[in-house]
Amino acid sequence: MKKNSTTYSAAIDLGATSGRVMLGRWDGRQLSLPEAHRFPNAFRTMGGHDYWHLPGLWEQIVIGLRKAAELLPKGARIASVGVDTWGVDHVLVDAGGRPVYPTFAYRDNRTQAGFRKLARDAQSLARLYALTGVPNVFYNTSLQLAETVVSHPAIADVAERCLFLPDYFNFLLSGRLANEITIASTSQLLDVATKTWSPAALKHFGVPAKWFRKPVLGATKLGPVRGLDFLKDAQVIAVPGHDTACAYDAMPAAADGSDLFLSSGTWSLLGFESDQPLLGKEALAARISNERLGDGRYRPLINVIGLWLLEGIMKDFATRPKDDGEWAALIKAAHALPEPSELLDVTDPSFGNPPSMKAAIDAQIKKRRLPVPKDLAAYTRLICASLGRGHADAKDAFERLSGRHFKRILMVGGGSKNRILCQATADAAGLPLVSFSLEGAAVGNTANQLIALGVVKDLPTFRAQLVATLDAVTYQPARA
Ligand code: LFR
Repeated sequence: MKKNSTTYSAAIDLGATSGRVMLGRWDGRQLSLPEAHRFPNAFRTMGGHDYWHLPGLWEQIVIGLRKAAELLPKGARIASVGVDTWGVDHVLVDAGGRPVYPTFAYRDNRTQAGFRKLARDAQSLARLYALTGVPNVFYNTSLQLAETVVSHPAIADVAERCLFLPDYFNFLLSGRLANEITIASTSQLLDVATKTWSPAALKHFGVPAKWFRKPVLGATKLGPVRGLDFLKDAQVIAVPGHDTACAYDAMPAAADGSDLFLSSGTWSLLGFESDQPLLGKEALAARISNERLGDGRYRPLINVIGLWLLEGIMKDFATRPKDDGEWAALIKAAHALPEPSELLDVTDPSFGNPPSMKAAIDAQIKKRRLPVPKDLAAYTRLICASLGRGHADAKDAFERLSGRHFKRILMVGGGSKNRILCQATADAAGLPLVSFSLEGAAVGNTANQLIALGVVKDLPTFRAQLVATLDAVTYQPARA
């Protein structure tokens, strides 16, 4: 490839509430990333269970790729495609890659019994944490697969492989059945000490070891796209398949490791990059999940419930905002309110997937004999302030357990536009927060494609070049 030529790539970034396909254009120094296609996503509830609609997602991916190709200048071609998605969800397939079991959505309640049973078993909790570095979370792939195997034992014969969602779309694009490491690390089945599966964790959950292959690292070429003639010769690249890993790769972090990362969307994902995992009793109590970077190193992470609280409560209000103007008005009204004197406990498990978020929040407040907020603006203020506290608690736990001192919080994602949330986080953490308007996951996805193609040397080089081109807003803490 010529050094100064422009490289085009397509980043497919699927979120639980929306998906997008972006056309990456890299001229050797700058990245532009026009959006080719955006579409809503939601799990579908059927017979009391929640499922993803895989054919619908694939259809939107193909529409998006076609639109991305249409954005190309005459004579140009797309060199590569890469897929990232939310974590933990997966497709059980036969040897030919055909799905043999429905793909449940991670918020489905089928794991609740297993989750509670494990939560009561301190010995297994500690053992599994030592094995995998991942705490007991209701959506873990481990709990999902354990439930599948117990409910349908014959699945062990019918299914040959377990592909996480990015792995599955990579298969549809390339014909290769491969597992990728970042998405594998969300499962609670990967061995925290190596880069492959934990036989003991698989055994604990009754999951057949044959379902998995040693994961490839992020930024691995899988082969040419097949079946889509407008993408002839494009390479499918297994980028870090977990959207959070991609979002972190996009952060223009200081090279000395002094930045804490916050990817803020439906979930608030706080963490940092590290050569070692954080393990032990205290790390488990702080719910630190030792997920992986594309190169196999660690990304200790605390998952705070995030803007799911706000998204959830909107459904309970007819006055919810319908466009950007109404959103701005809501944030302004919330901003004008006094700081709440009491905050929500955002770790309350009843916020996971309640029928009504307002009822779940009110129940917690009433239990504590406090007055419930009077309108949507007051709930918004309370939620943002409580999330700010949750972010600061996560920062404290990381500092305590790693011995590091963070100097800044770097924030990307939808929440980085919410100034009450940004300020509440800076104030509670006592650190400046730098918010970037950046499609984090899609940028990280593209960066990894460019690295795999050999047109960008490595991630530090990409980050150093990216930072010069970014718009950033810094929120100083009220009290440092
Ligand atoms: C964000 C995310 C989180 C993960 C959650 C469930 O999209 O990937 O990192 O914990 O979804 O998979």
